[in-house]
Order: sequence, then structure tokens, then C-alpha cells
Amino acid sequence: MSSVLALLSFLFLHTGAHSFGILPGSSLSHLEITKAALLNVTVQVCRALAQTEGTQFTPPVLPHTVESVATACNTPQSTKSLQQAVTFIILRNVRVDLRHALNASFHFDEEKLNEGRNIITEGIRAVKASNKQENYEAARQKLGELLHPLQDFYSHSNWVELGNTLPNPRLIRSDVSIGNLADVNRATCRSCEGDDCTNNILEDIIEEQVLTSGYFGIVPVLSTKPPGKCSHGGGLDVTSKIEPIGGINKDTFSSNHGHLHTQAANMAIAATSQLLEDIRSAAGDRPFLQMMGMFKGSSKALCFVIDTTSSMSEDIQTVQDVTSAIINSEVGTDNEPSVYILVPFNDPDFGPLIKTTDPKVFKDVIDSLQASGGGDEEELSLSGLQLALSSAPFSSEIFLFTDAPAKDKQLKNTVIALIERTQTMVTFFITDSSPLNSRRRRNANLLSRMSASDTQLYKDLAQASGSLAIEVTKSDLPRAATIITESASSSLVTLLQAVRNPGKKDSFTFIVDQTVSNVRVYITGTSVTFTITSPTGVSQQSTSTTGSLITSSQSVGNFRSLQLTKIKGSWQINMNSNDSYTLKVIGESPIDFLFDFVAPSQGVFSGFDALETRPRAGVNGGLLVTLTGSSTATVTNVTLVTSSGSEQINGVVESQGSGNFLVQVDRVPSDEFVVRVKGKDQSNVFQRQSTTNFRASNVTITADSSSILEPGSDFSVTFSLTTNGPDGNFTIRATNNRRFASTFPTSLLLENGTSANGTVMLSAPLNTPSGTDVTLTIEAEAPGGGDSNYIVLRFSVVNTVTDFTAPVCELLSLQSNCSDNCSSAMWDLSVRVSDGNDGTGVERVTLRQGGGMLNTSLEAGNENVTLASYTSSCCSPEAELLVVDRVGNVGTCAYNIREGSVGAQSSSTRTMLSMWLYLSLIILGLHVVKFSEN
Ligand SMILES: *[C@@H]1O[C@H](CO)[C@@H](O)[C@H](O)[C@H]1NC(C)=O
Ligand SMILES: *[C@@H]1O[C@H](CO)[C@@H](O)[C@H](O)[C@H]1NC(C)=O
Ligand SMILES: *[C@@H]1O[C@H](CO)[C@@H](O)[C@H](O)[C@H]1NC(C)=O
Ligand SMILES: *[C@@H]1O[C@H](CO)[C@@H](O)[C@H](O)[C@H]1NC(C)=O
Ligand SMILES: *[C@@H]1O[C@H](CO)[C@@H](O)[C@H](O)[C@H]1NC(C)=O
Ligand SMILES: *[C@@H]1O[C@H](CO)[C@@H](O)[C@H](O)[C@H]1NC(C)=O
Ligand SMILES: [Ca+2]
Ligand SMILES: [Ca+2]
Repeated sequence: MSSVLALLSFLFLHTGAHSFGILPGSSLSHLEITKAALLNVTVQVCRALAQTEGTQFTPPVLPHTVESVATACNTPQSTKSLQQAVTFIILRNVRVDLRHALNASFHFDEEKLNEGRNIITEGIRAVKASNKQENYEAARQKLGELLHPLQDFYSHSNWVELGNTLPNPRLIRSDVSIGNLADVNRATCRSCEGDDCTNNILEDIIEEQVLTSGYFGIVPVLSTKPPGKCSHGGGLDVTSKIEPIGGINKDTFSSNHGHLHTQAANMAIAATSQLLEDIRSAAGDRPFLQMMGMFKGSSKALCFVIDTTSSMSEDIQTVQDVTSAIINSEVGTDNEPSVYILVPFNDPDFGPLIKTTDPKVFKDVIDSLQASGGGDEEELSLSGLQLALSSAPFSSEIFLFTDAPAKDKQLKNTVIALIERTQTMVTFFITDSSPLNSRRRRNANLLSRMSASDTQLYKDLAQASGSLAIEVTKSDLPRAATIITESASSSLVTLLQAVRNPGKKDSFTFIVDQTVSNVRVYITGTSVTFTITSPTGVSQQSTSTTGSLITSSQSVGNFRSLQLTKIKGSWQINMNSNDSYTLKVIGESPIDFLFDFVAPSQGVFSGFDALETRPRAGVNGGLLVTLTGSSTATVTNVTLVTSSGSEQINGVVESQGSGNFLVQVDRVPSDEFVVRVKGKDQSNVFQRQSTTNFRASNVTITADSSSILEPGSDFSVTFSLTTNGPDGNFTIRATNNRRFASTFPTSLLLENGTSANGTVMLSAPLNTPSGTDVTLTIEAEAPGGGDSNYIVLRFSVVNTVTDFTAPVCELLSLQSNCSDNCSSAMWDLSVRVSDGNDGTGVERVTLRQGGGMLNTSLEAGNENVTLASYTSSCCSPEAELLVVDRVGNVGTCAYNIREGSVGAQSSSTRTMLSMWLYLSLIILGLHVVKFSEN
């Protein structure tokens, strides 16, 4: 594909194709629609939270940017994770066009209106269930997928042509009819040729407010447009050449109904906002922000994977001390971890994973850890690590403590796959390698130290993740563990990271730009010396204890850490060692980058799809790079640098707007590589590097993760394997992080250039909580093990839901003595909230609007019913309660004393309720005093 074509089609489709598209600056695309709505609702939530928390809120100027929203929400340190969430949701949305181009239901084509709505409402259930379990990655994935049909409805149906000015709220509900649907036999369009196609929908369809949508097909013989039906329209759509000719889509300004594009796109933004409001109400404001990657403190997790076998008591003590120190110093600051994760491992068991946002809970859990058991020398370290990797947020850092070899070495490739896909750093603290403490090991009569190959496994994993394997004595561990506190900063960036194995003399440069502070150099290796040279030409030797460049230096075990003076410009470090070493330079800066590997889609439409696999080796490839922390910065160069330093491949960078850059390289290297990004922000030139070391493969593997698992039912995942090089008998492994039972073919036979399909059967036990997510990793290893690829898929487990209605409110009493002087009088309200006999029960009753105090309690003997009492000053004459059931159906009940009337509404049973209320007012003889505001 030529780069010009790629630019036009990146993330979007060709003009006249099949969805909101296309050129920046004119029509609105799914990308812009989704981003606008995500940021809009995030701002609403931050405004509401500021109000309840009594803090200042300055709305960001329009159009919103990730940076301005994070700042307005008073969480600038969440800029990067907000960007990550937004990009992830958008890529999932765009993927629907690439993967399900011809499935009419995903686009509200061909009058598949109920089918389209089902995709939306099933998706909403999964998002709500995932949020409830704090599985935000799974929630974002589903959210992206379901927003696509929602947005397409406004472009592909005749909703706008029917004269509607507001979104259709029935698209996000499954208990009401979607509207007046056209009968299959009813004609909806007439032919229109030429440019003016504004009036091709039949008058009776408009008059009777009948809903329809356009037919779409790219292959004449397969296209079955019934007589008289509308078409989508555009160059690719063959149905629009069949009577009635023409189309009705509003995807772009140049579409058949392009004159309505702006209206359709704005309504898609409003509809997306409405859906997000529903998700927000079900989740609560803080959890909603967490789904958006926004946290009060840091967006980072504090994540430990700890060997708890009998020799580990000193290490455990260190972890307890570090945890206390971090919690004591960081809670309440910008560096407070957003989530705390612990995975203990032992032998023969590991886990469970403990994940909490409460520092106290975490500290208690850590403090209760005790060393015991373990049997033989080896322990289940990789099983523990796998569990942590599949549960930690993307780009986390995990600290693993052990003094023993891995018993589960077969998981090495799975662990590397998860590291690559989540861009997680894994730092190892290995406390057995020194002979000094071999006497401390149990079974002292056995060979108690780890062999070189045992530690090499951990070093390989550390290297793949761009982190360190620190080998120290147990007594030195507390000093080495200070690196954990240093890494808590929410704005840590990697300036340089390299490994030489075997070691050799080499020279490295890194740029310290004006936004970078706290520059640290981390080195691991046993006999490393170096010379460091500043931008001003001053040098300092590693052996020198005086000098102006290194402000502090610490050495422990195989680990050395230096702090550098802040001098802006290009630094050089000359390393000298015959043993293997790692070098890493980090700093703190708001400016960083995010990226995904993308590949041209194989489907009907051209576009690029984010990969969940290794990119293809030896051929061209793409990356989507997003800068964060500055809305004015641009990417100038992106280079794939092989980890050995032998090769640098420069990409061609094309801006896509919104801080996104498409990078295309002629060839993805076969050797391990890192991604280096150079950019410019006004006069400031900066350079950042990926932490993760990536690998490419000659094997490609594809599978889809858009379906949902149901507990107790079999679930099949079909994957397809293609080889462009190695052939023969491939070894297949499928693992999942929940220990769900699974079956899969253990080998697949492939010839060069061919493909084969396999199926993984997975089943979630009947008692799996709704909203659980499961990460399935399918690996394919070429004969001989020289090449392998994998796909990492995340699925949601969601129970079948039969409760589609929100809880209802029953007014028990409303009393007031409001007078003309509102500040001296109060009113109060008592409401019984229930979810009906077949309902799942009331989960939450909160105040959506009103200046008073709300108290809730469970009804005696009936935990499915909540009693709410509300007291307020008469100056705040309105109250609105948000009532949510256990599967996230949301209703509201509004009361006011202003006009001498009381109204209540539950969004699902509005009319019935107001009638009931009217009656109950009469029956109860409630006295509502007229209140006049003054
Ligand atoms: C922003 O979101 C709110 C709901 O939170 C919605 O009422 C409003 O219409 C949205 N704005 C736009 C421009 O869609
Ligand atoms: C960066 O890219 C520009 C072209 O965009 C090129 O001229 C320059 O040589 C590149 N610099 C590096 C260090 O690769
Ligand atoms: C891919 O195949 C080429 C040619 O056979 C080979 O040189 C290269 O090493 C392979 N790449 C990987 C990652 O195995
Ligand atoms: C596989 O086939 C491609 C061309 O189809 C060829 O270039 C490559 O060398 C082959 N690789 C092997 C390992 O046979
Ligand atoms: C492929 O390897 C598996 C074991 O790894 C073996 O059971 C199977 O027979 C082999 N298939 C072929 C066709 O060689
Ligand atoms: C694999 O499955 C896809 C559809 O899922 C099918 O199109 C393809 O022909 C299958 N390939 C093989 C080799 O069976
Ligand atoms: Ca053991
Ligand atoms: Ca209910």
C-alpha cells in the first residue's frame, strides 16, 4: 500500500465506504466522535465530583484534549493513562469495520435494527459487569466494540431524516421496542440519480415515522436488496446501483446524504455521551473515572509477586518494610498507587491474586505473609508472574522476589508474550546467588544455589520487559529495594535502555531535554566500568568518587544506581565489561509516548488494525504512536533499534491529527528490538524509548475476542495460523489466567506459505462471578523452537441477565414546612426503593441532584429493598435519586416541592410511576406546601 493511500485510509475507510470516515478537518470519524464523547462525559463526571467534594472546577476549553481534561479534573498525572484508555477504546471501535465489515448488524445496515441493538445492550451488560469487578481493560474493550454500531445508527438509518433532533434512547435499552420498524415488504426509498439525493426516502415512511436503514453489498451475486429498499450508497456498495438507485448514508460530507453528516455525527456524539452516562450511573463516578484511566494519585499499580517458601522470611520482611514506606509517604500524593496487587507463590501452589485499591487492606495482607513450605528447591515463580501480568494494568511495573529457580520453566514464552503485549516491566530481586547466604537455604545438603541457567531465565524475562534482575544477599536486599520507592513516580520515562550479552565495550547516547528531571542510571553486571560524558564535555569515571556529574551513587550486589546532575543536552556513556550487563537511563517528565503495532487489515476495507500478536518479521510493518503530556508536541523520528545494537530501522512518520502518528517501516527486524521515538515540542527536542524489547515472527496467528463467555457453557475460540517461513509440525499451547478448563490441539501441521485452523475450547465454571475476565494466550512454536508467535485475547465472562428494569421508588412520605424564607426551613423525603420480585435487587441509591443529605438503610428482613431518607434545606427544592440494581439497570426518581407538586420518574417506568405518585398523593393525603423561590 502506498503511504498516501495509507494516510487516507488509516483507521478509516475509503471515501464513500462504509462508516463514519475520513479526512481530518472535514467530516467526523468514529475516532473523533468517540473521543469527543469520552472526554465530554469525563468532564461531566469531574464537575460533579468537584461539586460533591467541594473543590474548584474550571471547565476545559473546547475542543477538549486529553491534556486539558486531565488538568481540569485535577489529575494531570493521569494524562498518559487517560490517553491510553481513549486510544484503546477507539482502536476497538475502528476494528469493527475491519473485522466485521459485511456483518450488517454491526452497522445497523439492512434494517437489522434489533440485531444491532442487541449488540449494544449485550455489550453494555458486559461493560457494567466488568466495571463492577474492576476489570477496566475488559470494560474498555467491550465499550469500543459496542460504540461502533451505536454511532453507525445515526449515519445508516433514517433517524435523522425522520426529523429527530435527539438520540434514540431505546438503542441502549432492551426492554422496549426500538421504534416503528419498516416491514420487510414495505418499500422505503425511490431511485435518485445524480447529485441531489436529499428526498429519496418515501414520504409515507417519513410521515408515519417508520425506521429503516440502507442495504449494503460489495459482491453483486451475494447482494440481496429486497424490492423498494434503501441502499447505503457510495462507490463500493453494489446494491445502490440496483433499483431504487442511490443511498442514504451520512458517513461523510460527500455521501449521498452528506448534507446531514454534521447532524448525524453530532447526534452520534450525543448518543455516545448518553450511553456513557448510563455506564457512569451504573458504575459510580470514581469507578467510571478509573475505567477512563484516571486516578486521584498515580495511575500506576504497586505490584508484588513473592516467593513465600520457607527460606524467604527476610525477603518478606523487606517487602513489608517497603510497602509500609511507600504507603506512608505516597498515600494522598500524586504518586499514590492506583491499585495494589499481590501474588504469592509457593510449591505446589500459587496465588491467589489479591487486588485492592485500599492501602490498609494491602498492608494487612502483606503483613500477614509468612514463609513456609516449598518442598524441593524449585518454586512456581512463573505461574505467579503470569497471574500478575494478566491482571495488572497495561505498562505496570511488577517486582518479583525469589531465591529459587522456576519450577514452571515451560511458561517462559507465555510470560514473554504477556510482557510484550502489556508492555509491563518486571524487576527481579534474586537473593540466592551469593555464596554468603547459601547456609541460610533450607536443605543445605542439596546444591542450594541457583545455577547460571536458572538465573539466566529471570535475566531473560527482565530483559524482555526492559527491566533488571538484581542479585543481592538477603541482608543487602533492603538497600536494593529502594529502587521500588524510586519507581513510584507517576511521570517516570525511559530515556535509554540496552543490554549487551555477552558483554562488550560500547558507547551509548541519551538526550536529557528541558522537561526531564531526576535522571538516574541503573546498571546491572558484575564487572562493569564506565565513563560518562555530559553535554558540556565534562567526563567522570565510574571509579571516581569526586566529580560534578554524579550526584549520588549506590552499589549493591550486581546493581549500581547513579543520580546525574541536570544538564540539558546529549549525554554519552562508554561502557566497558566482558560480562553481560544492562544499562538503563530513566527520568521524570510529563512527555512520553504510547504505541501499538498495527497491520494493514486483510478485510474488505483498507485500514490498520492493532495487533495482539508479534508483528511479522522481515516485511514492512506499522506502528501507531501517540504522544502524551503535550498537545503541541510532534513526533519527528521513530526507529526500531535492535537490542544488540546491530541495526537501526527508521520509519516514515505521518501525522494523523489528535496527537496520533502512523509510522511505517520497510522491514521489522528478526532480532529483538526496542522502539525509539524522537520528537519536538516548540524548541524542545526530546527522545524516549520503549521499555519492552519486542520480537517479530515469521508465523502469524489471528483470532477474535469479541464474544462473551457464559459461565457453565462451552466456549470455542477459533484461531488461524499462517507461516511464511518455518514449516512442519508446530507446537500449540493455550493457557489462561483463571485456570478454566480448556482443550486445544497440541500440534498443527503447516507447510511454508499455508495456514491451518485450530480451536480452543474454554469453559468457565458455573459459579464464576459475572464480570470476571479471562486472558487466553495461544502460542504456536515452530519446529525446533527458533520462532514462535502468540495471540493474547481477553474475554469477559457474563451471566445471562433476565433483569432489564431499573429499581422503582415508592414515596413513603414527603414533609416540609417551607416558607418564604427558605434558609430557615427544611423538607424531608422518605422513599422505599425496590427492584420487583424478579429483579436482582437494589445495589445502590445515591443523590444525583439536590443539596441535602441522603441516608440509606436496608429494609428490616429484606435486603433487596433499600430505604432512603433525604433531608434538605428548602433553598434546595429539588432532589433526584439515582437507583441502580445489581446488574446495572439505572433509574432516577425526582422529587420537588417547588410547584406544590411532586413528580418521580424511573427511566423505565416513568408514566406508570407518575400516575402512581399522583394516586398515592391523594391516598396518603400528603400535604405539600407551595414554595416560592425568592
Ligand atoms: C455531553 O454529555 C452530556 C451527558 O453527560 C450530554 O447531556 C451532552 O449532550 C453531551 N454533549 C454533547 C456535545 O454531546
Ligand atoms: C529524522 O527524520 C528526518 C526526516 O523526517 C531525517 O532527516 C533525519 O535524518 C532523522 N534523524 C534521525 C536521527 O534519524
Ligand atoms: C524469518 O525467516 C527468515 C528467512 O527464513 C529468517 O532469516 C529469520 O530469522 C526469521 N525470523 C524469525 C523471527 O524467526
Ligand atoms: C517459504 O516460502 C517463501 C516464498 O514463498 C520463501 O521465500 C522462503 O524461503 C520459504 N522458507 C522456507 C523456510 O522454506
Ligand atoms: C506432531 O507432533 C506431535 C507431538 O508433538 C505428534 O503427536 C504428532 O504425531 C506430530 N504430527 C505429525 C504429522 O508429525
Ligand atoms: C480457517 O477458518 C476460516 C474461517 O474461520 C476459513 O475461511 C479458512 O478457510 C479456514 N482455513 C483452513 C486452512 O481451514
Ligand atoms: Ca519447591
Ligand atoms: Ca432490576
